[in-house]
Amino acid sequence: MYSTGFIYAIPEDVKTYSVQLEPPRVFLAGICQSGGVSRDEAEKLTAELAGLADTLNLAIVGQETFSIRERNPRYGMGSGKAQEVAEKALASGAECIIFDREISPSQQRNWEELSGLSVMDRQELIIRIFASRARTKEAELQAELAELLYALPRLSHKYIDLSRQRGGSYGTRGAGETRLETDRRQVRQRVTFLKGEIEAVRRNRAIQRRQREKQGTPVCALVGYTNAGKSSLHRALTGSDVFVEDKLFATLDPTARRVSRQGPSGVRKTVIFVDTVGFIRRLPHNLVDAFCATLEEAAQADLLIHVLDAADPAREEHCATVMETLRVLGAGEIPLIAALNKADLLDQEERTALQASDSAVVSAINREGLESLWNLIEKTLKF
Ligand SMILES: Nc1nc2c(ncn2[C@@H]2O[C@H](COP(=O)(O)OP(=O)(O)OP(=O)(O)O)[C@@H](O)[C@H]2O)c(=O)[nH]1
Ligand SMILES: [Mg+2]
Repeated sequence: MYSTGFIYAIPEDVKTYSVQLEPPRVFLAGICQSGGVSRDEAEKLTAELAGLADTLNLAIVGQETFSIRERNPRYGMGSGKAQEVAEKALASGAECIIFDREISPSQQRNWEELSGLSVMDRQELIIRIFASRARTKEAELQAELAELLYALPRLSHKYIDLSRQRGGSYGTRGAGETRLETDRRQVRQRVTFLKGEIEAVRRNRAIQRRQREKQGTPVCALVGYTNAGKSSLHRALTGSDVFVEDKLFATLDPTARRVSRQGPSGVRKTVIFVDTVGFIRRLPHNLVDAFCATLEEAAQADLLIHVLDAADPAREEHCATVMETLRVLGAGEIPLIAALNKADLLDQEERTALQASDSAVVSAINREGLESLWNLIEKTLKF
């Protein structure tokens, strides 16, 4: 079955009915392997996967990090281990297994055959979150493109409607080669259409950027891991009313706000603060490709403010992911300062340990440390 995002024409042999259903029951499977991710690291990733599932309000009925020895191409692990994972998932009463690692289209089919359940990976989950969170036309176009690019090699995968707790329509579909072929053509046409629309968005953004450049106003992009507090800090710095939520990927659109401030020298300085979409470990390539129009905003900034959740035990890993993603986006050379946010959750000793010349310790919620952040921005931009 397709997620609501990719139904274009429902064939006649498909029954569609609307019902109020319970949230889908999912089993989360983390993987660790000697020579690969350590057990500790794999458990952190599984916990993060639970956070992603929670963002979609899924019912997590089981969760386990499995140690595997071999990587057999059929399941990405030995068939005995695969059997064990499938049995545990079935025993938990799950309807869907979500793997923390990427699974290929053919592995996905093999897993679905083995377990009889819908099977997906972290990538698909993140893509679904983006699709469910997209509110503006631009974000919707990009999220739909990411969904389709992901779905194209996987049209026979058992899609499960993750949005059904909202009472969406729920359909079953007939399989068969002809259907798949038609779908593939329709999906490709739609992909071409979406790419064209996104290209128009990109052009439009480029024009806006050039206008800003002409005015000479420097642009500071707030970048960072999802849930670090970028939108909260954007709000604290600009007094704007951007959307803040304790869920992953609350922001999918770059929101730009101009702010003027009288500096210590008495001269009024103006900058534009741009809030951006958060990064995450193993961000699906399809999302990076599809969200290029949005992510470009960071790549074109004069200054990057890397917002970190200073109280998060996984801060170092998150920091490394953000730096790597920035490099991939071609933003590795832009001047960067750090805003160590959520300082209100730290004690004095921890705060002192964080002090560094290229960072400011702040609390977006208590509006603490904003002055030192401003001074750091002025110093770095030298304007
Ligand atoms: N204690 C504390 N919580 C904060 C602070 N700043 C943000 N938060 C909380 O952290 C959560 C995430 O904040 P957002 O501002 O939405 O984070 P974001 O980085 O924009 O997240 P995405 O848009 O999902 O990438 C919210 O629950 C905020 O209330 C802070 O300074 N202190
Ligand atoms: Mg945000």
